[in-house]
Amino acid sequence: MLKRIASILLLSLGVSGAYAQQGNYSLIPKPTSMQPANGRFDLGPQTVLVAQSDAARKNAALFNDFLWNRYGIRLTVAPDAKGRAIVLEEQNDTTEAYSLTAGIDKVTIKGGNIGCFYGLQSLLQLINVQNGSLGIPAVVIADKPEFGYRGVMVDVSRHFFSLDEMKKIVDVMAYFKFNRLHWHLTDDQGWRLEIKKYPKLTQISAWRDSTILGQYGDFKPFVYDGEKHGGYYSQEEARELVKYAADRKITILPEIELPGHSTAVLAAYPQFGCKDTTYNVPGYWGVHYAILCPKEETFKFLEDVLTEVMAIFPSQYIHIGGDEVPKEHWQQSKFAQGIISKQKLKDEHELQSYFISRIEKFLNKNGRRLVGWDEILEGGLAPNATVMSWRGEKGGIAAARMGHDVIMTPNSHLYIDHYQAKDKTTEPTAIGGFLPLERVYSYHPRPDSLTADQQKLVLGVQANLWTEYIGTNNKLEYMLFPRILALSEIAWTPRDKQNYDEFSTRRLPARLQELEEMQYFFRIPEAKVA
Ligand code: TNX
Repeated sequence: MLKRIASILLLSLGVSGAYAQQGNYSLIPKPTSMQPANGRFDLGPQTVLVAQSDAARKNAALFNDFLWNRYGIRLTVAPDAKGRAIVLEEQNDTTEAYSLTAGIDKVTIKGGNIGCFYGLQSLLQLINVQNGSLGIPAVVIADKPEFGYRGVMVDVSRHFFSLDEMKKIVDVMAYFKFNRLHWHLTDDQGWRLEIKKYPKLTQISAWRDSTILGQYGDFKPFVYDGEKHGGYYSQEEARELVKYAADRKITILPEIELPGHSTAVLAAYPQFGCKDTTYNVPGYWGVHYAILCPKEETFKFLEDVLTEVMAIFPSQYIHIGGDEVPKEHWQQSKFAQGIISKQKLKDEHELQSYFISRIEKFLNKNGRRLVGWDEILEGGLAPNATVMSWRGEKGGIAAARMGHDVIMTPNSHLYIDHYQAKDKTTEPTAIGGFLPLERVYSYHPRPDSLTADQQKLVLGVQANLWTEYIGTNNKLEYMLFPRILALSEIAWTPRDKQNYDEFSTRRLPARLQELEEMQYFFRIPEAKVA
């Protein structure tokens, strides 16, 4: 079956098997500068990998794990070498830059610890097989990323994904030089993180009942599977993923949604809502009316939760959601109206801002920074907040003009829950929209309408994978690949070095063949019609 996919892939791209097999210089993301040279460094179990510090040895061990899984060999790691060797020259440098020089007798990778890690990922991508033997084509690379924030968001609330699957995603993210995994851990349809002080979050909020439909508003169920779906990560498991990702130079940003997308919380703790009612974890999607009420006990709950979250996740950023808050709910609540007048606020928008600003103060006091979806601009942006611009670039542009940091994640270009073909009947069900590979690749994260200084506030880019219609690992991977390979290039490679035709016809085939061999599921892109 896998073989069959490979040949379809190669045929559809019009590429000969030999070319894809060689995979010469087919790096994704494309390095800032790369000069191919003549000759080849032979790679085998006798090759020595020189690493002198503990940190360098950790990078070397991960490199060896990859080699072992993919090619069945491991190199000898040693503090020095007499003969042919790959030498890691780790320098005192905290940036992500590296250089890689491969000649016939020696490969040298120079950079800080993170840079050397990326140099090793490039080296893995350079490996080719000729007449059954492994080698690295001679080359000189000098490389550094265009953006400091290169992220992928995975929604594990709408459907739960195992820790193993998350690790598999982290592996491939690191391989394509991503450095942020935004973990969407809570939403209306499920709470996915153990919180010791509030055990009902995992006893009740983590399990949705698909038979509960349309109870809180005028919604049509998007999916009805008639089953109780759910799951959660223990704190120990979450810590395990944090470490696994950190070893691969990826920071995990946890997201705890507030004050909207909170039905699952209210199903367990209805006292944090504004209505005297009960709630159920719903099995249908959309914007839900059940939102958190700005009561002191709600803030106490959120601070308790965030305290446990901060103890698990060392990330500077904590994501607090903030999107799609149906404020009619507060309009109808005497309690919320009371807070509006007591705090001398103008309306519900300002109440949302008050809510978010209080949370921001708490996070800042604890040495963390708040990031939220662009709706947090409504009613006034919290003083130090960073904005994730999802409803196009508008919110990001407005925030940058106000001097705030921004992460671009526009639904026009980076919503990889959208369809990959124009003819939707040829594709598995998605939420809507049409987002082909080329459109992802065409995105430039620095809007022309910003000044050069404002453009510097754009920290980077992220693709979002919402999982309303994604219930299996295969489908999760199918939606990620190959689109996040295009994302990796717009996040890493300078704009003047980007070229879609060259990316998709010259380099992508080798990487897709490799993804297949590493047992990832992906969509085969259409052949380019000349
Ligand atoms: C909007 S993007 C949402 C999500 C949905 C997504 C579906 C954002 C901040 N909120 O709750 O899953 O659309 O594309």
